[in-house]
Amino acid sequence: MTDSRRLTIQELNDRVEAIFRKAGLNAVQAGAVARVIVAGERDACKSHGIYRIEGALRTMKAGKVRPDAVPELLVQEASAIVKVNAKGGFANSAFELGLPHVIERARAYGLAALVINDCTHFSALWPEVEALTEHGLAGIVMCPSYSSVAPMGGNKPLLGTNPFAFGWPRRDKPPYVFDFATSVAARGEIELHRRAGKPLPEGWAIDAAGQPTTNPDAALAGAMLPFGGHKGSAIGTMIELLAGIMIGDLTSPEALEALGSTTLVPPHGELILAFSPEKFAAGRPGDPFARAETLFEAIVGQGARLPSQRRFEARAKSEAEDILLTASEFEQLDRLLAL
Ligand code: NDP
Ligand code: PYC
Repeated sequence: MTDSRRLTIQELNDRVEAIFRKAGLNAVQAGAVARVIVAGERDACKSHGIYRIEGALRTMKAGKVRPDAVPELLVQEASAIVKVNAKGGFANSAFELGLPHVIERARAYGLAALVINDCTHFSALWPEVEALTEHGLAGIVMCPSYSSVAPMGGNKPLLGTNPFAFGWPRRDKPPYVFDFATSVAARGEIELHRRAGKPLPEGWAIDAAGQPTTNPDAALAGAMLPFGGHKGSAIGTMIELLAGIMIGDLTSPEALEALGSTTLVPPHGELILAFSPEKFAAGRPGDPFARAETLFEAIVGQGARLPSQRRFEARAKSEAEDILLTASEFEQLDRLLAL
């Protein structure tokens, strides 16, 4: 057993990218996939950090994602909708391809959408809303997943853990960003509890018989619960409608059917909405960014913290002190590199 060790962000990025290149993923996808996984590790978002590598590799090995896919951009003149077809590859390089175009359209029209179709998706969404806020835009990102969440009042997996993220740009400060599963927790959290031999908090899941459980194995065999009861259930359903059916892509039940397993990464689409606060607020009193600061100050003034603050602190620590990996995480990377 080697000791825990620190790697610079760049060193970790190089390693993760090399693992995917060695496994046969083309350069455009491997670069984008490595960036999002390393961002997760850097920001202490373990449920979507290096732990995700094995699932992505399994999905490649099962032939459920196209390692040679090159995303294709479809932009129509005078439309606020930018489409990228991921051609069966991972979503991340499709997002990178569409990003400058959705930014340009949101600036021109005030709002624009980036639709990603035919992708395989495993990542956190905050890197994508942050990419919009870096350009002074507010953003909403959402996607289905595969059936693993029972609707409120139901007892079997139907909805996905359907992540939902929002970002608001702030001058000279990190953006306001939240990003969460519409289940009580991301499915990755259940898997991390299982690996650590830890029980789940009450209220996260039901077993295959529909009874509440704190056992991660029973939860994985049963269903997760939506956050906030009927509210999370409805928001999860909205995501199926907007980021599945409306964009002509798979819903979570359809993704599970296509995949045939919950151990692989699901195929579906993704919807990214970008807004220009200046354009929306034009002609109205007050600067929207200054007014937002007043709101944030009032929140923090009550002793509350803003979402993503923990993440930004973790990022600053990783940038200053590099990323600390446990001995077993290090061995996992070495093992995957040697495959
Ligand atoms: P969490 O419950 O860990 O966190 C959700 C958000 O709430 C974060 O922005 C977090 O900020 C913020 N937050 C947490 N505690 C507080 C607090 N006390 N006060 C203010 N804000 C707070 O997220 P989930 O487990 O639900 O999701 C984790 C990740 O999983 C997400 O990034 C999501 O995109 C991803 N995911 C991806 C899926 C996919 O299909 N691709 C499916 C489901 C989830 P902070 O980080 O600073 O704590
Ligand atoms: O953590 O729920 C999750 C998840 C599903 C797909 C990617 N992440």
